[in-house]
Amino acid sequence: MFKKLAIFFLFISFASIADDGSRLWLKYDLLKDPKQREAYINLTKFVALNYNSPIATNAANELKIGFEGLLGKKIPVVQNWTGKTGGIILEVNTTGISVQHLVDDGFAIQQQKGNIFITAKTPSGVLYGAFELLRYIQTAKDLNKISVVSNPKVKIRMLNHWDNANGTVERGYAGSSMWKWTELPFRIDPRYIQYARANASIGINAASINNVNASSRFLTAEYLEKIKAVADILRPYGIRVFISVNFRSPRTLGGLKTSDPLDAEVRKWWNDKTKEIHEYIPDFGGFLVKANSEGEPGPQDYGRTHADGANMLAEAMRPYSGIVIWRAFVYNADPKGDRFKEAYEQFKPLDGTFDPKVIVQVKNGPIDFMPREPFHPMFGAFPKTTLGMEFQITQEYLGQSTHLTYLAPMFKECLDTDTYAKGKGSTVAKVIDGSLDSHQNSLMAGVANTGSDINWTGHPFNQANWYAFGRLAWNHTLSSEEIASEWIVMTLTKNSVSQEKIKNIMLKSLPVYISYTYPLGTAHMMGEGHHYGPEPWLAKSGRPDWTSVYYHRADSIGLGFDRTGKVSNALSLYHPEVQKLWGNADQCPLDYLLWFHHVAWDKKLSTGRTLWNELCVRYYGGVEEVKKLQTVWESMKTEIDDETFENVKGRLKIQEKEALWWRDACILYFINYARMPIPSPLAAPTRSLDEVKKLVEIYHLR
Ligand code: GCW
Repeated sequence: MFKKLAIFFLFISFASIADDGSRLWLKYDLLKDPKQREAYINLTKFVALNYNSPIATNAANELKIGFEGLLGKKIPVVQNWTGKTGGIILEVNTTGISVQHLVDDGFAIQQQKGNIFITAKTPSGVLYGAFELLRYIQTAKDLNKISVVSNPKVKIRMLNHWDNANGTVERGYAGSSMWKWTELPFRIDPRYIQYARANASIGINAASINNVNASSRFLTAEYLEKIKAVADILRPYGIRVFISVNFRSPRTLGGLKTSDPLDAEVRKWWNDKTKEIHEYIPDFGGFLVKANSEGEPGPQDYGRTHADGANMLAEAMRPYSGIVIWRAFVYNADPKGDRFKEAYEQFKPLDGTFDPKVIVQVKNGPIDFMPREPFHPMFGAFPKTTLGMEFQITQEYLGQSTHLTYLAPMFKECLDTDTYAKGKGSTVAKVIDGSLDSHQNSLMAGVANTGSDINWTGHPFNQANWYAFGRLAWNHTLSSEEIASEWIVMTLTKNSVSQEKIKNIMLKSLPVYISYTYPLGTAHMMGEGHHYGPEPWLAKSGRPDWTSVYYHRADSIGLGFDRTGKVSNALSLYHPEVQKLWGNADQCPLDYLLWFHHVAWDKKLSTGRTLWNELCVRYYGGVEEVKKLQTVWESMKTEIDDETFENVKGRLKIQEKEALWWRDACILYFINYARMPIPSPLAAPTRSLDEVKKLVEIYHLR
C-alpha cells in the first residue's frame, strides 16, 4: 500500500513538473517570489464585470484562472462593481474620455483610485486587455503605474489553416488536423477552447478553417453544421470563422453546367449558398479563395478575370458584414518567363476594379515563402486595391518541425522594407495596415502551424512563431527581441541568464538556417514535392518553375537569376528607389544578391572573397553555428523543464545532421560549375555528390 502511494505521489509530482507544451505561453504557474505575489495580490482582490456578454465573461474568467495560478489565491468575479477598491474592473464603454483614442478591438488599462480599469469599446477589446494584464504579471512587470492604450494596427488578424476534410494538413508538421471533422458537431474537443484562448491572447480574431486547395465538401449542409459548432466555440473569444471555397462548387455541389462568375444561375447559387451559411453562422467572416493557381479552378477557366470572380462573391456577401479574401498566389508554367513577375502582371490591370468588400491576399515575397525573399512587388503598386499580407507560420521551407527557426525577424524584414510608393517611409507595413492608401479594411494572415501534436506545433520553438505572428499582426512596430523575450519568460524559463541565452539562440536562428540552406539570395532548391532537404540538381518536374535549376541558374560562369533589364527585368516592377538599392550587383546587399543578379564565381564581393569562397564560408559557417547553438542549449539543462529540454536537444541534433546534408549537397553540386577548390581551412565533404543524392532518393521511395 505504502509503495503504491509513493508511486502515486511520485507520479503527481512528476505531472506537475513535466511540461508537455500543451499550455503554450498561457502557463499561469505560481510566481516563485512571495513578495512579488503579494504586490500583485493587493491589486487583484476581485474582478468586476460591468458588462454582460460571453466575450467579456471569458475575459473575467481568464483573469480568474490566471490570477489563481500565478498568485495562488482565489479571486471572486462579481457582476457589478460596487465601488470597492483593490480589484480589476472590466468595462465596455462606447463613448467617454477613456475610449476616445480606441478603435474597435483596442483597449486601455489604467490605474484609477485604487483599481485597475480595463476599458474598451467592444467586449473583444476587454478580452485583449485582460490578456495584456496577465502578460504584465507573467512577465513580472510593475502594475502600480500601469497605463496602456493599445490599438491593433490591422483589423483582420487571421490564421489560415490548410487542413483537409480527411484529417491531413497540407504542409502541416505537427500531427494531423486539430479539427475532428468526423466527430463534429457532436463531440467538441476541449482543445478548440484552448486554441481559441491562445489566439485571443495574441489578438488573433479570424480563422479560415480549411485548406485553400479547397474541397467543395465544406459547403455542404453536413459540413456547415460542423463548422457552425466550431464557430460557436470560437465566437466567445472574438474569433470569426472563414471558409476556403472551391470555385467550381456551383458545378460539383449545385449540379450547374458552369461556374462562370458572370452566369446568372451561378451568381444565384452563390447568393443562396451565402445565405444558407449565415443561417448556421450569422457572423460568418467570409470566403478565402485560391483560384487559377496550381491547378485550382477559377474565373479564368471561363475567360473571366480574378476581379470578376472576387466581385461575384462580394455581391453574395453584400447583405452581410463579412468579406472576400482573394489570393494573389498565381503563376503560369512559362519556362521563358519569370514566376517572380506573374502575380503582379496578372493583377496589375485589375487595380481599382475590385469590390470594396474584397481584400487581395499577397504572400510576403513573389515566389513562395522562401526563407528570405525580397518583398512582393505588388506591395506599394496597387493603391486602389486593399492588399492583405500572407505569411507562412508553418515552416514548409524553414526546417518544418526539426530546425529551430524563429520567424519574427523574417516577418519584420518584409514589413519594415520601404516600397517608396509615396516617398521615403512607405513601408510594406503601411501598405497592409491600410494607412498608406487610406483603405478601410486591413488584413494580416498567417498559414497556421497548429496540429494534433500535444504541444500544438511539433518543435517547441515553433510555438514562438505562432505567438510572434499574432503579436505582429496586432502591432507591427514591436521588435523581434521584445516578442522573443515575452514568449521565453512565459513559456520556457524565469531564469534571466537563460532568458538571454535563449533569446540569442532565437535571434540567430534564421540567419543560421539561411546560411546553410539559401545563402546570398539563393532560393527554391529544396526536395521535390515534400520540400524537405536539399535538391539543387532538380531539373525536371511537373512544371519548369517547380525545379531548382530554374531558380539558381548555375552555369560555368556563375550563379543567380538575372532579374535586371538584361534578362527578366522583374526589378522594373519595383519603385526606382528600390531598383537603385538592388539593381547594381556591386551595391546590392549580399542577402539579396542572387535574387537579382547572375554573379561570376570568381567575382570579388564586398566581403573581399569571391562568390564561390563566400558561398563556401556561409554553408560551412552555418553548420558550425548549429553546433554552437547546441552547446548553448546544453548549458541550460537545469533551467529548462526536462521534457522540453530533451525535446529541443534531440531536434537540434537532427538539425545539425541536416545542416550538413544541405551544405554537402549544395557545395558538391555547385563545385562542378564553379570548378574552384573549397577554400582552406575548410575541409572537403567526406561523401560524394552521388552519395548525397541517394539521401534524397530515399524520400521518394514508395
Ligand atoms: O507553398 C505552396 C505549397 C502548396 C500550397 C501553395 C499555396 C496550399 O507548396 O502546398 O498549397 O503554396 O500557397 O497555395
